Amino acid sequence: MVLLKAVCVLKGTGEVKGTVYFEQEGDGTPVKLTGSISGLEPGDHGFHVHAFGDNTNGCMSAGPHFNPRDVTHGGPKDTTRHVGDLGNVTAGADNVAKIEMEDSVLSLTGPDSIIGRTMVIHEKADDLGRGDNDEITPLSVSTMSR
Ligand SMILES: *[C@@H]1O[C@H](CO)[C@@H](O)[C@H](O)[C@H]1NC(C)=O
Ligand SMILES: [Cu+2]
Ligand SMILES: [Zn+2]
Repeated sequence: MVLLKAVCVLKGTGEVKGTVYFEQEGDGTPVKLTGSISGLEPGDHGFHVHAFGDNTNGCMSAGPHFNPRDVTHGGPKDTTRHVGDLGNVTAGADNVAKIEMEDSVLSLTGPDSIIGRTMVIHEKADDLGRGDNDEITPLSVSTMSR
């Protein structure tokens, strides 16, 4: 089995920057995400894969959350969620969010592949659609590549 890999180099507004690495052992196996993002206000920030790779105009050009199954928004652990719903990343007092997660819904291959789409870190936490900040201010919008 070939190990699939992808990387997203995040360059955002102001100081926000970071790198997220993705690894998967093959279709249907969990994707491991590692990396870190610096320059964030301490606290939770929404973290999603948006549908299109066009990051010329923030969430306007990157489109909505990647949602190939046409279902409702959720958190990463919910049974109903967008493929792109990764919840929040949490920055500490040092303004750094360490990323170490595993996700069994998104993929680096097949119809749920996130390659060539856009990774977005938001200013506000992902409140799961209960408030009004679902698509608010992207801090960093970057395209995923192999
Ligand atoms: C994101 O963080 C907010 C604020 O801490 C929390 O209310 C919300 O449930 C979290 N969202 C997810 C998807 O875990
Ligand atoms: Cu988003
Ligand atoms: Zn969503």
